[in-house]
Amino acid sequence: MSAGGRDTVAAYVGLGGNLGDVAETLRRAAEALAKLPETRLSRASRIYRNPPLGPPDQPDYRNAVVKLTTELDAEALLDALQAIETEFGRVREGDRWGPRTLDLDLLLYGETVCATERLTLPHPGLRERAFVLYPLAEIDSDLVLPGNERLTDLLAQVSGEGLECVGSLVQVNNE
Ligand code: ROI
Repeated sequence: MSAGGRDTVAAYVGLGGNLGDVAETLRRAAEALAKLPETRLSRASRIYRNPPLGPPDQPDYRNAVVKLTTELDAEALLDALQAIETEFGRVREGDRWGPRTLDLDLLLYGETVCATERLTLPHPGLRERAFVLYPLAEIDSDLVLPGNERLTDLLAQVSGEGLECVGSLVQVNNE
């Protein structure tokens, strides 16, 4: 519970894109996430360059993951993610497997397991996508998914080949 009396939930969001200055877009998107109401950005992975999953005739992707702690419910958070995608130029009608400026995927929302028309939790691609699992492990190596699945066990089943760290998502100030 937070001071306001509402539940605070840990939510993990995957960021990705492969059009334009993607690293810059991901950094600005992370800033936008940090500014959401009733939400705090509590951890951020580095940015990983990696080849496209799906049609290979498109640029490499940059992917990262952030952990938010939020009082927004899952639907409200999803609305907010889609609003940020739109703000950064994403056109949702485009090719489902094609290039994009910014993709924000709600990967996990607390312990929630659901499958509605709008939202499937945990995110359906989470278990087998190295570009999600590696950055997730970087920010929360002990993570256990709903259903008691350990992140470390999932990681052991994917190859990190082709994933290359290309920078940080948030400004680090070590002073
Ligand atoms: N491939 C990679 N590497 N990263 C993504 O974020 C990504 N997103 C997508 C598809 C087209 C499935 N491929 C991807 O939506």
